[in-house]
Amino acid sequence: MLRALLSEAELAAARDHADDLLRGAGWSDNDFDGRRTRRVYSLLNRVGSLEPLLLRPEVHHLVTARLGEVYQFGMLFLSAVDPGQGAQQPHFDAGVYPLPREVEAETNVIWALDDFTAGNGATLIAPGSHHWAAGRRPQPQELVPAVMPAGSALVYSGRLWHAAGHNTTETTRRALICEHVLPWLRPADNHILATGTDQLRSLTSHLRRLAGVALASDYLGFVAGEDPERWLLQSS
Ligand SMILES: O=C(O)CCC(=O)C(=O)O
Repeated sequence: MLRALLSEAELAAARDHADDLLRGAGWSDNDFDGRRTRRVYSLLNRVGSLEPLLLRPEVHHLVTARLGEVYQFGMLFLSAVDPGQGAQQPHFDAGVYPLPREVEAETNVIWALDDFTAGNGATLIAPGSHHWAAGRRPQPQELVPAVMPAGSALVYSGRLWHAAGHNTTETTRRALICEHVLPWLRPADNHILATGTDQLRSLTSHLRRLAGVALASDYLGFVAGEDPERWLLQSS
């Protein structure tokens, strides 16, 4: 956990922008996302003041150490857990990929935009569970709340069992959740389609690479035989 990483100004700007985006979002229509939870996916075409969180060097240092130099965003979303939302079903994010448990396919981060407390739905984590064998699931007593002040980042393996907690308070718990996945996997969210080529050109090259506009290797991820970054900038 990287505690209180954001400055007051960065946190305030991130919260304001998050609120602008969340204002238009209704509660999710399924139990997993949460029927008292508002989510905004596919953020890259309206990233605004959340951009510094997506590019934070301390986070990327940890991600690079696990995934290597080239990786891409998986899911990228705001989650507002409103009062009364029950705890989410425990899961591990890399469970979407049919890979052996030993493979570190994702390294993810949950940014706390509010203080995460045991009462307001702080993410519940099963410490050490990223080393568990396939098939083992956490017992309720193995899940502990990741209590942290607003502006902190919980960086965790995609193999870690976790869940959003139960919000028993009167206030919303906001988070920005960014998954980072190996470059040869299909990302959960199709950022290239959601962002569109015009908007991709206006992003920084770092964000573009994280959106998936990068060769994973010489023969993986090209466009018309060309490096996608070069192709994108030449085709404007
Ligand atoms: O909001 C949280 O604390 C975690 C949400 C989560 O893990 C998910 O939806 O995949």
